[in-house]
Parts: sequence; C-alpha cells; structure tokens
Amino acid sequence: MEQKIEQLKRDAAEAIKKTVADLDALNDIRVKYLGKKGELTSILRGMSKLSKEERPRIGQIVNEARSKIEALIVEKNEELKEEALAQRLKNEKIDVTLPGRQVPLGHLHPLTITLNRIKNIFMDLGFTIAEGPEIERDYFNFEALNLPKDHPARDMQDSFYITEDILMRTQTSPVQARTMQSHEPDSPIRIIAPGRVYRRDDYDATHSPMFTQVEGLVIDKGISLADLKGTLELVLHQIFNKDVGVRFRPSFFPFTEPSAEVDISCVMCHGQGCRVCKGTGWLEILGAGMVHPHVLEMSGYNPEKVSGFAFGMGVERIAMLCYGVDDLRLFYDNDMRFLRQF
Ligand code: 2NM
Repeated sequence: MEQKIEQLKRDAAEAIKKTVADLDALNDIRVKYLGKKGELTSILRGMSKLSKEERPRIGQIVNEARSKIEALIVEKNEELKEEALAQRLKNEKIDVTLPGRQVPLGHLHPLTITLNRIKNIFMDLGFTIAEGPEIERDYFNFEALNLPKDHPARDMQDSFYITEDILMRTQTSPVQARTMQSHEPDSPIRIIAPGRVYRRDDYDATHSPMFTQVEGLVIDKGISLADLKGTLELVLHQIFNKDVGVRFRPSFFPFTEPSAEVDISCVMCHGQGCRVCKGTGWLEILGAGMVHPHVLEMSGYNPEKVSGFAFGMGVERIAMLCYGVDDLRLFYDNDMRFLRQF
C-alpha cells in the first residue's frame, strides 16, 4: 500500500514536471490524482478494508501525498502563469516612440467653400443672412414677385409642384418677399438669401434640377442704380479679382425695373475670346435690378418713400469659374478623386 502511494506520488510529480505552458493539462492532472474520482481519493475510500492499526498510518501517508501533489500543482500553476504573462508582454510589446497614425481629415465641399466666401464678402458689407423654406407657397415664390397666374415661368413643366399651391422654390426670392412682409413697412433691409432651388431642368454639364443660389435685397430711402452697380462691382472684384472687367447689360425680370444682366470679363482668356466665353470675351454671372414698385407695394412697402435693388447669382457657376471646373455634375457626384482636390 505504501509503495502504491509512493508510486502515485512519483507519477504525479513526473506528470506535473512535464507539463509545459498548458494550464488545462495541469488541471487534468489535478483531477486524475486529487479529484473526487481520483486515485488518492479512491485509496482513502478503501480504508475501511484496512485494519484498525493500519488506518491512521495509511491515512497520514495519503494526506501527505495529497499535500505534496497539491503544492507541486500550485507551484507549477504559478510558473505557467508567469511564463504566459512573460510571453504576452513579449508579443504585445508596443513601441511608444513610433509616430502616431495619420487620422484622415475631411474638408469642406467646394460649393460650401465658394458659398462661404460669398457670404463673408456680403457680411463685410453689412448684409445679414436670411433663410426660408425650400418647399414654398406659390404666393411667395411667384405672386408676390410680380409673376401673375398666367406667367410662363409658372408652368408645371418648369417647376416641381407638390399641390396646386405648393412647390419646390424655383429661386430664393420668396425669402426676400417674406423678409419684407415680416418687417415694419418701409424699414431698411440689407439681406442675402443663400440656398438650394429647384427647377425641372435636364441634368447636363451646365444644368441641374437642384442648384444653389445667392440672392440679395437692399431697401432704404434713396437707394439707386448707382448703389446696385457699386455694390455688385465691389463684390465681383472680391469673388474673382480686382482686375476683372464688369459690365451691365439691359435685361428683363418681372420683379425688377429696370433690370440688368451682369457680365465679367472671361476668367479663362481675360477677354480675348475662347471656348468658355464662346468667343465673346464675357461671361454672364448674375441678374439684378431695381425692385419693381409693384413688388414693394405687395409686401407692404411704399415705393414713393423707399426704393431698393435686388440681385441673384448661381453658386455652382461661380465655383466652376473660380476653380476651372467644366462640368457642374462633378459637384454632386461625390467622387473623392474630384473632391480631394479642393
Ligand atoms: C435675380 C435677378 C434680379 C430678385 C428680386 C427680388 C425681390 F424679392 F426683391 F423682388 N429678389 N431677387 C432678383 C432680381 C433676382 O436673380 C437672377
């Protein structure tokens, strides 16, 4: 019996010693020798068969063997854990002196950059930014701007109507009409209305059913065409550059009288004539005029007391000319190869 226990002890010690880097295998050894169905436990169970004299002695030997094996397992367990930790520390070592990973930084969309520039130029001149709904009432979009019910611009073919009376705004001028109506009658106004507008257009290099506009409105006592010319000339010199040519051509808009189209000298050929300006040396860049007396009247202003000028420009067109982009669709395609260039 003593020999059997001694043998078990040696077997266990040997097995424990042989275990390398495997906590599971060590646990298997614990179960095999010390577990409920383990070999030492079964000897203890069989003690009833021993004589009275032998029982305490064998019991002691078994318990000693048990303690010995347990101690060896604990020791080995510590050893394996330390080894595992050392291995992890070695594998997961990081070099804190390495340079950090570059976080890719995004940037503003070229249309946003262009719009921000335009807004800042006007804000420097004392203009306030006004906003309004993109889904607009027919009254503000057309009626209040001197486009009566039978005006061709109000054709269903040209606008996105939602109901008889509600449509996607075709211009940001309804914001100006709303601004006039919410102001004390005849009180001065100096605003720009930037935002998206919608028209039933084809989608090609120069047209889009959705585009961005900046319109403006100035009303005060004694505002004249000279104020309109001076303001727009100054703005265009800042958007493009100081030596860009600016000219005013007579034109027609229902909401202004007189009206003008404003051209700048071609930014590509500097007035020599090229493909972009179709050989004319000039580029049409905005529309403007003195606010029609009837428009003032309809929004509660007295054309006998105050006058005003208004204008409108397309942000996509300005961005195309500033950056030399020849296809407006590039601004909407979200192709990173294009966008990354700004
Ligand atoms: C343009 C051209 C000319 C314009 C007029 C008004 C208002 F509300 F005062 F009548 N807002 N915007 C206007 C005038 C817009 O865009 C090409």
